[in-house]
Amino acid sequence: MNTETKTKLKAFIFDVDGTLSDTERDGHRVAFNQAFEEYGMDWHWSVETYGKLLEVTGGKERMKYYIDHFLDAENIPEGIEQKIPELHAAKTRHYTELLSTGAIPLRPGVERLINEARQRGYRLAIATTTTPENVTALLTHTLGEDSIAWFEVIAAGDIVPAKKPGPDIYQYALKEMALSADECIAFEDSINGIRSSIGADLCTIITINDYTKDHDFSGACVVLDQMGEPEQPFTVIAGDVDGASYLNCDLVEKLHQQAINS
Ligand code: XBP
Ligand code: MG
Repeated sequence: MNTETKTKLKAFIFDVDGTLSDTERDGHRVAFNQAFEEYGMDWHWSVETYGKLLEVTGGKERMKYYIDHFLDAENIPEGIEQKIPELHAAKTRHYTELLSTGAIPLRPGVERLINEARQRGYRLAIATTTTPENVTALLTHTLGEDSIAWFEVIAAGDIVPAKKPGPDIYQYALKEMALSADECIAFEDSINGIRSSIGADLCTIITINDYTKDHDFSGACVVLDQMGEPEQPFTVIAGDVDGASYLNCDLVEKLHQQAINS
């Protein structure tokens, strides 16, 4: 007797930073440094330091974490905590300007998978920690002006008080779409991301990047180095892809079904 249940996959929910695009090292980090410079501060976040700061999601939260954990008491500028929202607004301005130059492309396979998902009638959503303007800028400058409307829900930034690794942002997206977790699949790249998506009971596909390659992704339905393209195969780090060499909707459906029945 076949005891497998079939729950139909209805929606794809994407993280943004690190998943759709490699935005952290050459995007967010650069924009933070530009904001510090604009405000005449001597802070400069190197690639390595920024890797440590990524432990905390959210740009305002990251600055607070830097003050609390990376600076000696005598080096903390007076009144700096009150200045964080203003500094962060400057950072967002620099970041969106950087994106408008087309400097940060989508990762391999992302555009193809999104287009295929749309053709097949899947519903799309975003669940991210970053500021909403940043999502709009990334989508507009990579997929075009119209692409914002492809995503039924853009759950971003301070829309929920507890950012990732809390499950709140995914739960918010599910609620807005009126879907249950087993009708959706999440795409993530980091430990904070997967804690958030798994916390919301979502089957999660991981594509790693340089900052996240050593993270613990137990519980993921598959861990890949990238989504891949027909002529640019992915490398499977963990999980069973049934002989596939790039991520397409057929494989997403299979992984979802496997996860539902495990
Ligand atoms: C993204 C983040 C964000 C960005 C900066 O994490 O942690 O904080 O680095 O964005 P995730 P803001 O990919 O898990 O959503 O400065 O706009 O907060
Ligand atoms: Mg991410």
